[in-house]
Amino acid sequence: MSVQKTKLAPVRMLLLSVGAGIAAILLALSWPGSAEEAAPPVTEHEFGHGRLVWTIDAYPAKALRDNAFTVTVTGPDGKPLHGAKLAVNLDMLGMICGDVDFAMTEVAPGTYAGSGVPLMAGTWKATATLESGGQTYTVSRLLKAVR
Ligand SMILES: [Cu+2]
Repeated sequence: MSVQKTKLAPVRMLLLSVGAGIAAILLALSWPGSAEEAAPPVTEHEFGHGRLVWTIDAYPAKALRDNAFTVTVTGPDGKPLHGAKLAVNLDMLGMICGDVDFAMTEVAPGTYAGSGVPLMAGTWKATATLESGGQTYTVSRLLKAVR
């Protein structure tokens, strides 16, 4: 009997610490400030073929309204990346309320613009897919939408 107890104890401790870890992650995700801090209006990304700066023009974004996005892309040489094909996907964190997809159009060399409608207030993951020179790259950021 005592042997069984000593065998169980470490397992129980492990479960407790895993549980505490999950609780800490859930708290961090649901903490009001953290999503806001993680989702600023302008984000910068290095990707496999240069650098991308992603601006959400009016921020926080408005749910059920068109929100303008501007993405500027520079290639490995630091110059505007002209002629890329860009599309954006919006996916709400922790919900299955529907993805939103839209294309971006090049409005100036290396500057791409488009707009999308988040379906609900909350935190969304926005993923840009960029095709250039026969390669496809993705960059993701968080987006906060309010009513
Ligand atoms: Cu939702």
